[in-house]
Amino acid sequence: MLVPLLILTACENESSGATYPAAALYRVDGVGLVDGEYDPRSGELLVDGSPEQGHEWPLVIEGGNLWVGVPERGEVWRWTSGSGSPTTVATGQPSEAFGAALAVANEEPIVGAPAAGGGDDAAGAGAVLLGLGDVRRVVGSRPQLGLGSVVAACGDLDGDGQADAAMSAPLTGALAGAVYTVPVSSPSVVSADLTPVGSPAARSAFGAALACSADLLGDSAPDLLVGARYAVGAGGADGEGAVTVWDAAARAAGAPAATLFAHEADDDDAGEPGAFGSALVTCQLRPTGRPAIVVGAPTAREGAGVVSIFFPGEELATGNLPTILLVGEADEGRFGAALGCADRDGDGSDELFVGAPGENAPDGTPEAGALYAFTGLGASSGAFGASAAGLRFFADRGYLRTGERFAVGDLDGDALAEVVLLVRQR
Ligand SMILES: [Ca+2]
Ligand SMILES: [Ca+2]
Ligand SMILES: [Ca+2]
Repeated sequence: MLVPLLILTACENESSGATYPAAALYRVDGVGLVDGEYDPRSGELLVDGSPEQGHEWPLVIEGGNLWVGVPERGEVWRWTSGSGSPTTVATGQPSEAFGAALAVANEEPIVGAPAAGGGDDAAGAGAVLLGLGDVRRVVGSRPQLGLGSVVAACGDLDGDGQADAAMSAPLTGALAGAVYTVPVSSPSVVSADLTPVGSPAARSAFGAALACSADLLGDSAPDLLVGARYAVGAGGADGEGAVTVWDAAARAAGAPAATLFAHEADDDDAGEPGAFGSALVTCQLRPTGRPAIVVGAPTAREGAGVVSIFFPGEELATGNLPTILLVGEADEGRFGAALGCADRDGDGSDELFVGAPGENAPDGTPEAGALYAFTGLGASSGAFGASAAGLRFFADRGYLRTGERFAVGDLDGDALAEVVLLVRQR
């Protein structure tokens, strides 16, 4: 296949000063969901990034398009299946880290710019851009809030007929973090004029991850999930992390409808806390019923990482235990640092994709990174510690951390999800 060969040739010219890609996006399909290991560069090359475009690209598949944040350039790209090059659809400043976080609602982007200045030159207040043509901004009202570090596209959270966006400002209040929701059609506003979700404790990193889900609580409205990776965990375990679930009533009351914890407190005092809630996604792992809540704890078990899967069933309540626990296989592999799900094979249930960017390649190449795909998890009820069949994508060079950035969703309109994987080239 020509594509990988071209890249390897370009890299050999690195020392001569010739241009070479910093990162590339590969569409990985034609790969069955069977056990195996694959070179990510055996996929179809979609986009090749130049060095000034960097390699910290958040990826979203929505509306049959691939959306790419390029914070090193202060740009957002949209790439349509079958077209040659991506189109730049939104532009900010690299100094704002414009594009460091990205979500898409109804084919309009929600773009985080966490280093943007706010009102009165509030450095690092952060901002979120809403929309394409009629662009509006949600701006941090004080310095060093980092508003827009994480963004999410939600359905209509509050029943007013308008889709909503969620966004976090993780540096608020002694690293307590803050999460806000606004209609995606909101006029420009400063964060001080918004009502935050709940009142997180100091140093909990509330909003480290956000997800919006179809109804989990039985009121027929979508719900907001917030990861707080350093929050107090089960049994008061300090810094273990927690995930809170918020419907409209909970947001109005200022207290979550439910709080989920890792299965067990990390009882190894020498170990680093698991950072449960660093990554968060809801998935239709079973063909019917409420979606599952999938939570990554990438530093659990001495950095091997753990992914917890909760099936809400009839009642979602504080202290519910995960039904399935997937445990990373590699020391310091950071399994669960990134999560995604979509129906890859058309059987009506989502497949779960788990990034392990710290994992070494089978030949020992350090931090090559891996992406795992799991299918049939909905049938593995009660299987603590089960490891479902999976495939792994490995790069053959060190420190590329493949699996840290990927997207899953239908790119080409056949109702089957594709995987788009960012592969760093240096
Ligand atoms: Ca709404
Ligand atoms: Ca499936
Ligand atoms: Ca497809």
